[in-house]
Amino acid sequence: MNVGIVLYPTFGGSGVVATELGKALAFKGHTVHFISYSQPARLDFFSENIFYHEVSVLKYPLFEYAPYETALASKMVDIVKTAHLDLLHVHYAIPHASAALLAKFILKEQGINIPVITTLHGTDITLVGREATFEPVVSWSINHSDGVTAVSESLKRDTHANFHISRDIRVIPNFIDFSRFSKKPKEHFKKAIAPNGERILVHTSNFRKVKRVEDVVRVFAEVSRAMPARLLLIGDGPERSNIEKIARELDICERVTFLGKQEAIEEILSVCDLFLLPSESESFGLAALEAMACEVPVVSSNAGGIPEVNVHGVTGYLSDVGNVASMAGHAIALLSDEALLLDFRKNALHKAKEFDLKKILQEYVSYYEEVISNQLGS
Ligand code: GMT
Repeated sequence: MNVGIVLYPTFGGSGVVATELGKALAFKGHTVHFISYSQPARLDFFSENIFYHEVSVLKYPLFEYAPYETALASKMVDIVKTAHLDLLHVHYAIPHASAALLAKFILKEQGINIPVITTLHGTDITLVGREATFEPVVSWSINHSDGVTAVSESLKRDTHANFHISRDIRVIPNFIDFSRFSKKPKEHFKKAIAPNGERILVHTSNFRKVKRVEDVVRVFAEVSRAMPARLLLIGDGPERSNIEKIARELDICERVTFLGKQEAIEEILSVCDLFLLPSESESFGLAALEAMACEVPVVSSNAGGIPEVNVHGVTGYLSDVGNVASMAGHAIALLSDEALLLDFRKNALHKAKEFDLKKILQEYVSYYEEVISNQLGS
């Protein structure tokens, strides 16, 4: 198959999933054309099956807001024609889905039928997409795509609840590549971070408000009152300075390390004992899955799709959003019981295997084939 993947190029979850999916498709022999406004963060190698097409927007004094959607649609028209694509797969509804549908209609007038699949990732439905400014276009784009997938059952339910949807949505969950994410022998690293055998807690995110990183720090403060512990914070974003301030107020700075954005997250996760994910809203929780693949249990909120990944009392614990006392209680109970922690580590890995890339990739390929054959029959 010859697939065009439209994505955000940054470290955000949807861009990571789209890039990893494209890489896996290319590895299986498919040809993949990535389309975005800059080189995707995880696309830093050569492959004969992978192409990257940059969308550049003309700067003109009249444009207070650069017309990215128009430039993107024009780029898609060009790539579908010149690279003879079989399918456009766009990740994150805004504005990728409506831009793809514009390209589709332009191409139809030229006698080319290009199927469009839209994958909904989370904030395009639960936060941004619900805004009155976007809602009519998001609803229309979902209804008119040839195929629509959501990364969790919870996101599918939210989409039906918040938009006027008259079509079926296929749930294809996010995935994990075990060739990269698995527990690595990094004992020397563990010794350096926790020389006296302290428990290591970890959180990774883009430090946006929706992640409630403040709760991470507050849970950790409780844990470190109960036992020797260290907290690793991976990532960066708008809440970073606020979190540093709270850590100072709680007098835990000495035990908290801000690692910033990291490439080899799997190496850091491999030395950790517990992952914290107290998000306000989370369609899936890819960060939790990455931790679980490295045998790290999760204490999290029960928001959105998190319970589909983190199973209460099996792979970790779930609490209501904002219930710091409950999360801290769960964390302390688990970290104080070596045998229970070992069980949860094994369970976390076992559950993560449900989301093995090899299995989920096949679900995407089958869906692509289904949508293409429906299009041919129409
Ligand atoms: O908020 C983020 O983490 C980024 C955001 C995105 O779309 O780039 O992530 C969403 O998509 C991820 C990949 O499908 C999911 O794992 C995240 O749960 C989801 N984030 C939210 O729903 C807040």
